[in-house]
Amino acid sequence: MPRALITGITGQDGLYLAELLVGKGYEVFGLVRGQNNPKRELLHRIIPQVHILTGDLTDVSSLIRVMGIAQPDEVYNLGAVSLVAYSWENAALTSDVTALGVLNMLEATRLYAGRDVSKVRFYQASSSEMFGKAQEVPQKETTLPWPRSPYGVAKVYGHYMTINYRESYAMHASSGILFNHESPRRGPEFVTRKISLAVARIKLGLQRDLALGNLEASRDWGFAGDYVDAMWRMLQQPQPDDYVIATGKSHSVRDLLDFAFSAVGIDDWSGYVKMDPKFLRPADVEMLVGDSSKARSVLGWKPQMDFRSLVQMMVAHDLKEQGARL
Ligand code: NAP
Ligand code: G4F
Repeated sequence: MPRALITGITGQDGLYLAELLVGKGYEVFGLVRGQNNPKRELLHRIIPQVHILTGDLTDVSSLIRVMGIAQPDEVYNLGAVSLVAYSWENAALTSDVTALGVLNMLEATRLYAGRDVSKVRFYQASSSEMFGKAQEVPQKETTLPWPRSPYGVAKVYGHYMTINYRESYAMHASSGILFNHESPRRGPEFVTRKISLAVARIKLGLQRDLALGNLEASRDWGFAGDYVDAMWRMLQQPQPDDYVIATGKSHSVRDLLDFAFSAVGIDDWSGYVKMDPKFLRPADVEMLVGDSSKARSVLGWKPQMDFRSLVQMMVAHDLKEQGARL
């Protein structure tokens, strides 16, 4: 039975990945932080097979201990402060967790592997946010990073540190440069879920309007369930490498609003949406679109769900969940 350790297991991707690996027969260990984290119970309820271990990405001693207990064949480092807007307000914390946390995980993994570096494979959750003010369209593995947020800067550090461990210690360390991916498990502070929840609540008469920031921003949005499959495929390769994971299509926040409101039969949403400057960022990423041809040819990966179906699925989920509360 292969063994996997997942950091960030209580997050959107962590849950989908844990389900995928349990389904493949893995023994799964998940790092959960904090003394009294309510997500611990939620995780246990959703996937009872997971072994929950306490630790924090900022505490390397906890990671070394967890590594010794889990004895993983594969390590998936998904833990991060992941909300871009929040990263300006807490730039040092973001750097500690999202940048230095990667170094801590790499070092704990290297120490655990000892002389036999081939005994463990490492996945780093890199991000299209690294491309920021994009230097070419579409973005691919070789595109120059130009991060526009403390989060993006932290991800660039983690990305290159992963490459450095691969080159310095011959570790099987791969990095997935994932473009935005969403699901009904997405945190309500991200724009897709914020919109799907609000649209459901407006339809049910629970909310009157929705305040947003930049409606012109455009993202390459895919389904999280498809993207965790790409993570697993990367670690099954004989050689470690970096891969862009994306759909190749970009949509604006306006398109997202069109699809979400039309899913509940509202064609003109202008009366429901207002602009609030508090949701504008000091520097936004205007447009991202990825070229995942390397992942498609080497990993045999391709996205299974298009953007409109994804938005419809999220709205349908929120209608059901919010409706059940009535
Ligand atoms: P998410 O839902 O925000 O989950 C983040 C996870 O990190 C949570 O489990 C959180 O734990 C954990 N975490 C935060 N601080 C920690 C700390 N100090 N020590 C240990 N764990 C900590 O993020 P996601 O959407 O699943 O994304 C997974 C990873 O992929 C992240 O690294 C993210 O930056 C990256 N990424 C995401 C996307 C995307 O579109 N979703 C795209 C590219 C890259 P709590 O539950 O306790 O808060
Ligand atoms: O949903 P978002 O917060 O996602 P963002 O900033 O693209 O980051 C997500 O994707 C990254 C991959 O590129 C991940 F690495 C990262 O961890 C995270 O998962 O915002 C998307 C766009 C932005 O341009 C933002 O300005 O939507 C715009 N937006 C407009 N109004 C809003 C809002 N975003 C949020 N969160 N809330 C708003 O009210």
